[in-house]
Amino acid sequence: MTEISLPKSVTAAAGTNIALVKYWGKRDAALNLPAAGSLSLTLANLGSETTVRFAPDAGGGDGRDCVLFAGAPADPKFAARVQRFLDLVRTRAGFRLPAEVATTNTVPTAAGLASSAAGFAALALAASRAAGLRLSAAELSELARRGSGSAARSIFGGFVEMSAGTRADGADAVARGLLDEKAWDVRLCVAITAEGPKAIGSTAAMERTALTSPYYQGWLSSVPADLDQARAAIAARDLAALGAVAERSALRMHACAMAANPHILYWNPATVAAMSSVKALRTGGTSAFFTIDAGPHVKVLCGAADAPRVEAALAVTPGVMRVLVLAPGQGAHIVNEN
Ligand code: 2P0
Repeated sequence: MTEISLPKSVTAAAGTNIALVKYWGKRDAALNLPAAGSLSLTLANLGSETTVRFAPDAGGGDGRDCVLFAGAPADPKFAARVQRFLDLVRTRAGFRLPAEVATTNTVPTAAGLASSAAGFAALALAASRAAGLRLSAAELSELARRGSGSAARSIFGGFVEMSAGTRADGADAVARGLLDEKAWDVRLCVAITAEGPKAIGSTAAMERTALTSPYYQGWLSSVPADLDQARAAIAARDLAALGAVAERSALRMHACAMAANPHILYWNPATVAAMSSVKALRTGGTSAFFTIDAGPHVKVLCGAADAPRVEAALAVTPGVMRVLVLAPGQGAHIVNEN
């Protein structure tokens, strides 16, 4: 048997990301290939940190993986998802050693924004390095995508585009950086409008949408033009153009999901009120634009100088519980390796 020399443990961190052109629908569920491209902004101070160690005695020596979340054993569903992901890494590295995985989220307490994007991006980097692999950014993005489609984007910082790709094996369904986190000083103000888990998870919701929404084909055919316009707006640092695409993409995604059977409605009254506040800000001359993910919170894109005004307007919107102001952040990176 060949002796494998591995790092003792590797810790990696990644920020979550918010899509400005949304991902909603898959072309292959097994490989987790998106049916269309998407485009996002990776955020600072809202992410995940994961430590991974592969060793014969990892996890107590019974040969099974040990998965901790916030210092306690992870719930079995999450642990099983992590284990399946680790199997991909083990297959690639050519060994079957068990792993210890410890994940913490740097999400402000009870923000209601728990995200698989940062988690699987950090895990892809930490686990591949801990397994002795040195993957390129594109390879890491492809690996992260197997954990969660949006995680492929969090490998990169700042503005990021994810390709749907055309290959059956998914090697071209990867993200790439468009503009790093320091290149454009924007903010994302997040209006928290509810506590607790969302009504229906993204994976199940997008599958139901693809199967039952009469608008699904229309949604998919609208994405390429939105990507072209968003890319051009980012290159030109044109916030109003980017914001217009972001609002349109979010509303089309939600319209498509609402038309599923049974319907999928993520909004609450405060979601709609916050959208109105953003429109009122614009009427008053502040350049601010909303987007909404698979949940009731409203995320508002604006310039850094306008963030205090946007934050104040959202904070007094009926039903908004609190507001987070987030800056662009870096992609997945190594925090510690020994
Ligand atoms: C996005 N969302 O583009 C869209 C908009 C939510 C709403 O990516 O099934 O958790 O793991 O690939 O990545 C959430 O989808 O789904 C998502 P899977 P994921 O950000």
